[in-house]
Amino acid sequence: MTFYADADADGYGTTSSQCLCEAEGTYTASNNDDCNDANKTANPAGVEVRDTVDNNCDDYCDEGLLSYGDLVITEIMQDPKTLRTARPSGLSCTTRAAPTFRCAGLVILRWGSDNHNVSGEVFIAAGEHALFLRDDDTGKNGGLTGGYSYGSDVTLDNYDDDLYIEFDGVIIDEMAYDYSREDWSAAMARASRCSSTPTSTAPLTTTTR
Ligand SMILES: [Ca+2]
Ligand SMILES: [Ca+2]
Ligand SMILES: [Ca+2]
Ligand SMILES: [Ca+2]
Repeated sequence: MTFYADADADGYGTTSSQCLCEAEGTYTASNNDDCNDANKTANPAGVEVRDTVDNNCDDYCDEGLLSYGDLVITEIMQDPKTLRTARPSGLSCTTRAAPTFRCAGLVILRWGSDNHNVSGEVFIAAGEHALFLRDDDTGKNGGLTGGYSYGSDVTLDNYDDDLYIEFDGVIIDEMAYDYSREDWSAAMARASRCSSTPTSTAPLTTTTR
């Protein structure tokens, strides 16, 4: 009989198996359906809670539990004239309160056109910022490092545009900007949910696991 390894003893095993007459050691499960064998509360029968973990093994984390404002766009690099790239080069996001925001599955989108599904394991703890860059080449992004690159999937306009971030079909934040001022503060002024204090000189950090 095939037994599957179940290290967290939640009754759901991994793909590691042995053919045994009876359960032995960690080889106790009759299935290989566990998506996280290091977490007893994460399995196909689990209940999703806001903890950055996929608790019910559907490949989504914290689905249905995120709402508008859980992640906030704080900056956008609008029309970077000193850079070789002719397009806005990045944006910064932050959370305002615990728990940590897990960005895998987050969609960065230009309304009605471009979009990018964040696939990396980017975590943003309360009060931290994450930097999302169009280009991770420091020669093209103003020397910024440590950010997540969304590449050419999203090409914002230098003059004006509408930027959204969405998770599980729910808009988390949005920002509209125009050319009324020739720096990112124009975007700050028009953002629906920005902090009142510009953060362009603050250290931007991205926490990845
Ligand atoms: Ca298990
Ligand atoms: Ca488990
Ligand atoms: Ca889930
Ligand atoms: Ca969760």
